[in-house]
Amino acid sequence: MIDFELTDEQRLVRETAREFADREIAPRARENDRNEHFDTELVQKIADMGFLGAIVPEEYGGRGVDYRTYGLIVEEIGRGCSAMRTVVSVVTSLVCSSLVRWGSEEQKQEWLPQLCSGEALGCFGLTEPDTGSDAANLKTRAQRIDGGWRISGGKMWISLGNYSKLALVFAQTDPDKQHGGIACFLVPTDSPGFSTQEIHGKLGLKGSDTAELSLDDVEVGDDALMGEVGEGFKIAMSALDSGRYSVAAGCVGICQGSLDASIAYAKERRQFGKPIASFQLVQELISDMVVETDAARGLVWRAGWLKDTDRPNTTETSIAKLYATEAAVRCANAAIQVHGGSGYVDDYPVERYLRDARVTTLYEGTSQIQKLIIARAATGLNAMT
Ligand code: COS
Repeated sequence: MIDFELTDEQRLVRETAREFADREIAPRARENDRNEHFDTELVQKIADMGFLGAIVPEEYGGRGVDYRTYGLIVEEIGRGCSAMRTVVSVVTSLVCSSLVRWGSEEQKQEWLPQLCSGEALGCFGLTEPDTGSDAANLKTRAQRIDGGWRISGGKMWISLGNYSKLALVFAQTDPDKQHGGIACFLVPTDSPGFSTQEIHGKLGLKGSDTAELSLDDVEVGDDALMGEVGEGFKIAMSALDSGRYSVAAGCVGICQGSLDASIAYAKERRQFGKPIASFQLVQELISDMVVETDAARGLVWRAGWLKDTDRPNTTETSIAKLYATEAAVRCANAAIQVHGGSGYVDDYPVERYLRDARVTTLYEGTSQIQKLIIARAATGLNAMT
């Protein structure tokens, strides 16, 4: 039976994360957003708190917390700033969780302590210019050479790509085998032939780094292969099971932040001689936010509980991701409505919430892909083939 009661330790971690987000993250969010500044100093503070790789076992430098506790941390960081939440999600869920599950002992020992301490950042190279939702259809190729592999191709929309020391690169080894030919490589970004380019002009997440990666005959040794040849697609999908959970938890933070800001503003702002919070139409906006925040959080906690109890959770994670990301867009939009003209400028966090929320229904699987995953599980019929 799902138990929503938090343990004393979970309460403490949540309090610590909340206080940290209010003190360190939120006050820097606006300037970083305005200046499109990827705040590496703040990333290091997040790492120093143990919030990078928190789910990684302690023996590899993590905190060994469960998924529910991790979700609480991510929610608080997401409330503070989604650009920083993206760092936590990518490093912890996409990169570290893959290493924990699929990495060899040597690979874990080499990379996990660096990733958890913030000494190294990692990125996840799945998406390509021509390969988004149809993730198995990769153009990047890995060719066997003496003692290793030669990799060529390009990756697109890669968070943290310009700052990472490690890139997980998914490549096709044998196109005839389709998803059964995909392999995952741990590529050091200082490898000859590896280069990156910054992507600018984003609607939101302006304080987050986004890159295009180019691999031009990058050679890596056999020890760079993670898992077996042919397991790459499963590695990517299992990473996304963790990544989508993290995005969903961050979006609960956007919902909560939108609600908190709206209540505070509506009680202070007076029109027609009364605080606008006393008007029914404003109360409707606020009550919708309360319901959506509660529902999103409940779905995230359910997915976390399934993960912590080793139960299948892909569908429930997609449900949480779909609902929480769409709810974050709606809550942020409603929060701007409550704030009126003030919500349209960055004196308040709500316009940034909306711009930052918008990408969450796109990355780590669009809302449409989540719906197809959910409906495939419900009907037994696959709309994707
Ligand atoms: N964990 C582990 N393995 C998984 C898995 C998961 N969550 N989901 C699927 N697999 C395995 C399956 O078991 C299957 O293995 P076998 O070949 O041994 O049978 C294999 O992967 C293929 O699975 P499936 O048939 O579900 O693959 P599809 O091609 O139908 O997958 C979707 C289609 C749309 C689900 C997938 O391509 C997807 O998620 N696309 C979105 C990609 C995305 O999120 N991109 C964002 C990148 S990060 S910003």
